[in-house]
Amino acid sequence: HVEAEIDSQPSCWRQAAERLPGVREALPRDGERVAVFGCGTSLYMAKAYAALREAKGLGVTDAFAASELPPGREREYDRHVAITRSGTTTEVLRAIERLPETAATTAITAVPDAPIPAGTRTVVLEFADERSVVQTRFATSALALLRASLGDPVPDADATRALGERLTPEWLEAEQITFLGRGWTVGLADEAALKAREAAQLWTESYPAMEYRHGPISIAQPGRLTWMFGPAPDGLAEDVAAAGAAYAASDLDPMAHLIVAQRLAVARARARGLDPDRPRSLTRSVVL
Ligand code: F1P
Repeated sequence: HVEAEIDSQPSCWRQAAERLPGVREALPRDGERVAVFGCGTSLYMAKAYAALREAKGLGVTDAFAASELPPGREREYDRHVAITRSGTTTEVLRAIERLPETAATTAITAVPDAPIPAGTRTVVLEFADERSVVQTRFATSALALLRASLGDPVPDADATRALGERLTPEWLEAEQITFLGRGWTVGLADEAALKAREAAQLWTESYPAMEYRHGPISIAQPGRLTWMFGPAPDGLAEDVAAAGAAYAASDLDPMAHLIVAQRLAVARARARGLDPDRPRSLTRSVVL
């Protein structure tokens, strides 16, 4: 299923943005202090959104793993936003239950009848639900909606281009990949790294690009790949080349560039005879 789900992203992102007028009042308003949380892929979308909203000066936006919401600080936020495809992830539901009754709480999910605590405003992106355990289009559609709410148009043409982008032999053969981002693309780098681990059991890492030279670059060597989402810091490509690793960057919108990384994860899984829809030790949602 995952290939079809990846390919449907341009259409899903458009549909997500079309939902905006109907759900705008459930999403953060300018100036609100916002906490956004989730687990796994959903956490990384939360991280991307938080950095983007902060960069646009629209208000304090903190992203948390749902299990790590700092206890006692709930009242520092005007609104909490949970991202959860399944709507059943235990940590997410527990985090929502803990929030003060007065807090505005929104959940973005793919499932209309998810057991999300009463009082939560639910935004359902049912067209983006998935049959694969590995998340691709739900997560990016949630981010497309959140980006649209910040005034960013859906990167339609780039998303379509990303589906045709050639996966090079260097990428297909790399024994290790380090994904890098800056600002909102750090969440995308985390997500790309998770995708390749989940689907292909590949050794991947992810960092803010400026952190890369503070240690992680020491594993760069021939046969390994460093992949940058968004504009690279000066000198990064040269430093990676000097270490002998391959380097990948793109002028695509970074969310579209994530599609290329998803396709690479699936191609790597297929090449190893793995079923990317059924990653090892994972279930559709983690219910404790
Ligand atoms: C969150 C999640 C997924 C992961 C796996 C287990 O699910 O961590 O990101 O790929 O399927 O669950 P959800 O809360 O978004 O449904």
